[in-house]
Amino acid sequence: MVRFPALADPFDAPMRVEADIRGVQVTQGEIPEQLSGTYYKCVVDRQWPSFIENDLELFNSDGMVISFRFDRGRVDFKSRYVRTPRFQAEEIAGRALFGAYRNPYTDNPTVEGLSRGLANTNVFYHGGRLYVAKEDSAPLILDPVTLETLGEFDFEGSLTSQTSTAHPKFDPRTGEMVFFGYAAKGDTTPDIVYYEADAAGRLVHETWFQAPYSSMVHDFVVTQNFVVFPIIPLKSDLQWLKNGESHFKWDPNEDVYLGVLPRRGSAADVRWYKGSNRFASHMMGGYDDGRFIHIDTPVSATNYFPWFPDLCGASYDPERAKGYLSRWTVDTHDPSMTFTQKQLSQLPGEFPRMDDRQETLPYTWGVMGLTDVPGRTAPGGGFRWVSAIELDTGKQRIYYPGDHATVGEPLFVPAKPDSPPGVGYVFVVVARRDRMHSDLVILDAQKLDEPPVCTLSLPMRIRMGLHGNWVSSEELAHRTA
Ligand code: V55
Ligand code: FE
Repeated sequence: MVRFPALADPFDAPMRVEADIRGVQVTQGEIPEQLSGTYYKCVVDRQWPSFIENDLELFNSDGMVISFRFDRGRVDFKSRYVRTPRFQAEEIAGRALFGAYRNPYTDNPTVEGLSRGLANTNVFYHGGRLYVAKEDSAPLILDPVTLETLGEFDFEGSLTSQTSTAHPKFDPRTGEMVFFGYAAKGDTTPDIVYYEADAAGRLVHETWFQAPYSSMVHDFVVTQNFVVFPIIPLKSDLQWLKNGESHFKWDPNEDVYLGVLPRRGSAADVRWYKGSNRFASHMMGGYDDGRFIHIDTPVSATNYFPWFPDLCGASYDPERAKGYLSRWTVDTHDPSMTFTQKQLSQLPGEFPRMDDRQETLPYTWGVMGLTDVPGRTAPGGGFRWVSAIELDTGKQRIYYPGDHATVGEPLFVPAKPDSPPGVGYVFVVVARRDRMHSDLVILDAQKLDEPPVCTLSLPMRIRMGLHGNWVSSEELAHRTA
């Protein structure tokens, strides 16, 4: 029998719908005619009720990819589950077989040895392939038009890691994809492997090294000359999994390390720059001038995720968990082996993005979701605003979608593939929680505080989700068969 637990907000209930909408309704403004390409985004949507009490909804649900295809002023919507090996096994069984978040010891014994990957975190395009990934396993590839799952992808036999990040970086000068796996030799191992793939998606570089301790390495930074691995003390330990405890626990007494190596460097080149205890997850961007490396990321005083416990028993502190966009600077010539931190924003938030065409390069514009704006109240919790920031002046412009609405990760979309940096739009999926449906809102990236360029209104909810990307029709024309 299929029965899901009741939720505080019915908006967050599983949908379990795969949809096709031809010509999404426009309820405000006009779709920019010249926009030609597809916005892909990952959402989570549990297919079968969990047998784990208080299961992690956002982190441990099946991945679904949604897409908005833009062509000459028309937008078509499509959503499909990712047919992971896990999804397929549970589909045959008609019930959940996999247990707690990243804990194989809680699984039904019939699925032992099967990939636990959920493909629920990010969808991105490189070398003619559309990838969908979660950091616990190899990525899968999808047909970019039908969203049909083509299968797990091991880089034609070259992927030596058991895992692969959901946050690869793309070097716009060379077309390379730079990525990594952590817990690369299996759950809770301290092993990290750093890869570079050429513009066609062939692995051309591989470096193995060990982190100072085992932890969640959710995102990283790639610049023209360096690769930086932030090691944050959201720790993991195999014994916790065997005990049926949380995969990750926060250590309030552990330091942060930034592992720096030159692009295509070897394990002997890794340098660890140390800082005091703090939390960060997503990197907005980073660049270097040959000596100094600048990294922008929301930083909080302590663990951001309420569902991962504190190793010392402290209860979750929502005030200290708030993240403020900050700049870390590493001086690669400094023998003290530390780094500095400068706060860039007074407004707490997460989901930082930049104009990805500047990834690895100097940049001055970013966008993120906000949970609070001092002096402004908004009913309900969650991400309620979107803010665009000019990093050289600190000036911010804020979009408020209205009451009873929450926003997903904002995404910069260039007006045209060759528009100057920051010239274009911000796409954001808005959950209209009082009306049980979602909108795709298109904002002018330079004028976030002005009325939207366009609102596309879906007749249904879009489940909460993580990351997405824009792929131009020009890039899609070069997809691998
Ligand atoms: C995140 C999301 C995940 C995960 C680990 O920070 C980290 C976001 C959707 O799954 O497994
Ligand atoms: Fe992420």
